[in-house]
Amino acid sequence: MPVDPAADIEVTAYGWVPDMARGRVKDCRIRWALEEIGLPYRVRLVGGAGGGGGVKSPEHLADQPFGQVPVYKEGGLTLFESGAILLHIGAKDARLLPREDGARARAIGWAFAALNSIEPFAQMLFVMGWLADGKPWQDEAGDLVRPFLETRLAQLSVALGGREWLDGRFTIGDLLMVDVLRAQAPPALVAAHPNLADYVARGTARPAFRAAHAAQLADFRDVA
Ligand SMILES: N[C@@H](CCC(=O)N[C@@H](CS)C(=O)NCC(=O)O)C(=O)O
Repeated sequence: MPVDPAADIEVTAYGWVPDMARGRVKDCRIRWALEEIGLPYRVRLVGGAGGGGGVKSPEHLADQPFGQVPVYKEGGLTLFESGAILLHIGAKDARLLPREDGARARAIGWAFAALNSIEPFAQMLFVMGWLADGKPWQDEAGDLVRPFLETRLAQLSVALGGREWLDGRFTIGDLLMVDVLRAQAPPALVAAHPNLADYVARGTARPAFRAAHAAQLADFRDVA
């Protein structure tokens, strides 16, 4: 079981987030990668999540300039940004990042696509659904952003086609893409493309994802 208080690798996570964010916080993608290759990690819980970002401790800001999670520590290395952390973990094991130059470059390309071409719109909609909840302009705001995500998802669906994974075999590109789709994109928009819905189901059925997700949920406390 990769969660091990004595492990060399440390992953920073929140001890509390609002209910709607539980299971969706981005340390899950790091835990997932570590679970895939059986690398043990310990968890350091920090506060400061929630509406407006909360109060960040100087220690946490020294590790992560934006006061976010995840932070990854290993030996003398402190790393932030989930994409950079996944590239670092991927370099350890070909099950996450192929060794062959072309396949490796394409996997990195899909990782950037998840973070740069899909996540911004999915996250904007997700955060708006939360922050704009109950505001008279909530629907109009959603209507402005949703078509951008719909277009990207339609294009992604074509790119995936009938394949199991984006470039033939599972990589950090798939790990990130599935995580963005399952945690941030409105389920109905994903469900509009059966191959994307199946792709997300395949990714989240992986034992490593299930273990990572369960471990994140288990770390939440009842109060901030
Ligand atoms: N680009 C960063 C984003 C990290 C991020 O959005 N973290 C969220 C939790 S999922 C967070 O800490 N939010 C609180 C805040 O921004 O103050 C990454 O991929 O690591």
